[in-house]
Amino acid sequence: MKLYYSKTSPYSRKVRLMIYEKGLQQAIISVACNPFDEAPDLETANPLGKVPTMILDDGSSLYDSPVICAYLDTLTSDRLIPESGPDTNRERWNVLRWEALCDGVLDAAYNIVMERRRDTREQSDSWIKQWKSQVIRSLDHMEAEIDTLPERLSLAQLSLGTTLGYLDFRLQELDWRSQCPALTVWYGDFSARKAMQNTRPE
Ligand SMILES: N[C@@H](CCC(=O)N[C@@H](CS)C(=O)NCC(=O)O)C(=O)O
Repeated sequence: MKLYYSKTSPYSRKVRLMIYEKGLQQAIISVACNPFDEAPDLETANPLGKVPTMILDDGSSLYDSPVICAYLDTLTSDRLIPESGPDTNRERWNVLRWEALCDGVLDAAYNIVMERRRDTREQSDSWIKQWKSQVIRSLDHMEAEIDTLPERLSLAQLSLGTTLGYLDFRLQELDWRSQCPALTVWYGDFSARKAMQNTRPE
């Protein structure tokens, strides 16, 4: 299998965390690329031209990050997304909802970063305000709901670690720690994991 990724892409980081935590490094060739450069191989595999994109051994491809994570999770028995079933459904939807919320924060944060790269005269203050509000509201929600993170490691924690790491990397001025003391403590522990250290954006 082959993974197209970028070191600075948070969605790629979520997938790479999954790969590390499940011990799948040997099964996957990781190819770093910049989706904003000419990337014909990436575009052939994914018409959206986005990372992460994964090519399976039969030549078919998978995107985007939730789909790739769901696929990778089926490859080993230590599930990071609880399987469907009467006893596990509640936890499954909880994990997938955490992933969706974290991805939504990433979408808003990523939009702000991209908007700020445009000529200042073209930037929309009202959009930036809207995206910032989404991030701030969601952080409040995550802070209040932190006790709903599963006890065992799951995709929920990988998603949260990815998102807080991205805010540190690209939106330091947001100073999320002053808003979220419980998340600060949680992230202090989680970011020490080997997988987090090995996937730091740079
Ligand atoms: N929803 C997608 C988002 C992927 C995404 O937006 N990736 C960015 C890099 S962080 C990208 O490839 N952007 C290139 C582009 O938009 O052309 C996922 O979860 O994988």
